[in-house]
Amino acid sequence: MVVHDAEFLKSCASPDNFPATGLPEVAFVGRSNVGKSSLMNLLLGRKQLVKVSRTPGKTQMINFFSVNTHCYFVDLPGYGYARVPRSVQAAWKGLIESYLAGRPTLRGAVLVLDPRRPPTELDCRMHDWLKSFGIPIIHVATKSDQLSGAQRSSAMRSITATWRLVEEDRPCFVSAKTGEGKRELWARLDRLLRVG
Ligand SMILES: Nc1nc2c(ncn2[C@@H]2O[C@H](COP(=O)(O)OP(=O)(O)OP(=O)(O)O)[C@@H](O)[C@H]2O)c(=O)[nH]1
Ligand SMILES: [Mg+2]
Repeated sequence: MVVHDAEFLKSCASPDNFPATGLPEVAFVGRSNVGKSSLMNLLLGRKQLVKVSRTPGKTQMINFFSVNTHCYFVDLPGYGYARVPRSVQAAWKGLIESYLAGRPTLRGAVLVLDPRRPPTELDCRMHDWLKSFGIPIIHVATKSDQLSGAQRSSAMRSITATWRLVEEDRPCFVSAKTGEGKRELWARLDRLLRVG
């Protein structure tokens, strides 16, 4: 997709506020600070549409962005930030669960992974969660500009083995800094947004 228009629609802290758009959407999920928001900015060709921060755990709400008035990108709050209080973690779980369970227009999720370490237990839980809702997953290994060749091969092996991914579902290596992987990821997103 060539993005000619991308706009912030709204931030939601509770399911009653989720917009009734009727258009297909893709959610971006992953550990806190892994690079979800930066990845979305890369795909949308905008520097600061989605807020990027050095402090993990900044995005606590679900943020909706319209793309070409044709589909929506949804930025979900990151998981696994240790300093978030239990009450906030519980609210996070409730909010995400209502979203994943009650969104018929959700065509798939981009699971953003840190390729410098093997998938964490929380990544695996998120993966199982998405699967249990029948949501197709695109695996993205982000910050690829920071990887050596050996680290890249090792990340490819560990992500592929963790979820026994078949050839066409192998992780897409992307860098928000250099733009690597942007075309490949868009090609996968286009396929996801078209089906159904
Ligand atoms: N080198 C490099 N740094 C990146 C890349 N993507 C993100 N970052 C940096 O990683 C940090 C976190 O990026 P965000 O995009 O805010 O991460 P997030 O997953 O949205 O974080 P939360 O909203 O807190 O869950 C920022 O300092 C970014 O500049 C990348 O591809 N390469
Ligand atoms: Mg973010």
